[in-house]
Amino acid sequence: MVNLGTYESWFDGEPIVPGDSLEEVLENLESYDYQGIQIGARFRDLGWDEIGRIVNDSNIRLCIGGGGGGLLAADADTRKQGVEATKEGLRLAARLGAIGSICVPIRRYEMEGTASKSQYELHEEILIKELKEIAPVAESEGVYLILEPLNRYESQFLQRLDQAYKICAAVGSPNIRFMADFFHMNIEEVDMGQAIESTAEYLGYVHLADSHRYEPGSGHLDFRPGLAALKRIGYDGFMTLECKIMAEDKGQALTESAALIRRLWDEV
Ligand code: LER
Ligand code: MN
Repeated sequence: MVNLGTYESWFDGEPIVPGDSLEEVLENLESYDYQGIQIGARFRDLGWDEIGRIVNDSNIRLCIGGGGGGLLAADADTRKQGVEATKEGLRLAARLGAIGSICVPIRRYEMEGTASKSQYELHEEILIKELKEIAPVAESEGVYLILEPLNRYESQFLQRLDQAYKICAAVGSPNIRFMADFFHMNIEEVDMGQAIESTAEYLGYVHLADSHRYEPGSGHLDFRPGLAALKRIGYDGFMTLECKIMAEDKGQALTESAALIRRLWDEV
């Protein structure tokens, strides 16, 4: 069973899934053969509780909810607030019936200058300590905190799966995981399949996009090695499209991308 999700809109609010209301978007998603949704900027004003109510009233699963931030801020008080906000985000994710929250520990624009090795190690050390404190909340709420490695243009810290795996292994909680985002992996990994297979234990979520971050099938990324690895490790979680739509007819493009991913999954 392949569980597919998609963002409903981009980070700037540009619609991805056709529909004037969240209800309509959910109905459309079901007809395009998707089972999950991630909320972008377009419907955020509804507030998480209303979003949760509407999504849980449909046949579509809300994949991700909540979120924290500031875990690697320069200032200790901000980091402490970040830990509390992350715990609160996980409680919210649980209340909404989501898989968990995504955590990008620090983004490129939040860091000054070039990351030195010692700074990387310091960040690793701080993050492991914070995640050990957050882990019991994720465990008791039954949700994942999902670390996300980003490509070099967005992050000087976590960029590859093995870096996130190292942190998860040091924390040692089944609820502190990381995600494989095919867009970032296509830039950073030597071998996408090998990256997934060697870190399988803590893989908790997947983002899909083609080479140029438009819908799968519209670019030149070979999805097969990554999908084959996911299949081999028995991954049965969501694979969520995080991409804009290049085609004129967004509904048709989403339908075709879902069909492509399912076909490739069967073939590999
Ligand atoms: C950003 O590039 C990304 O992949 C998101 O999932 C995290 O905000
Ligand atoms: Mn992503």
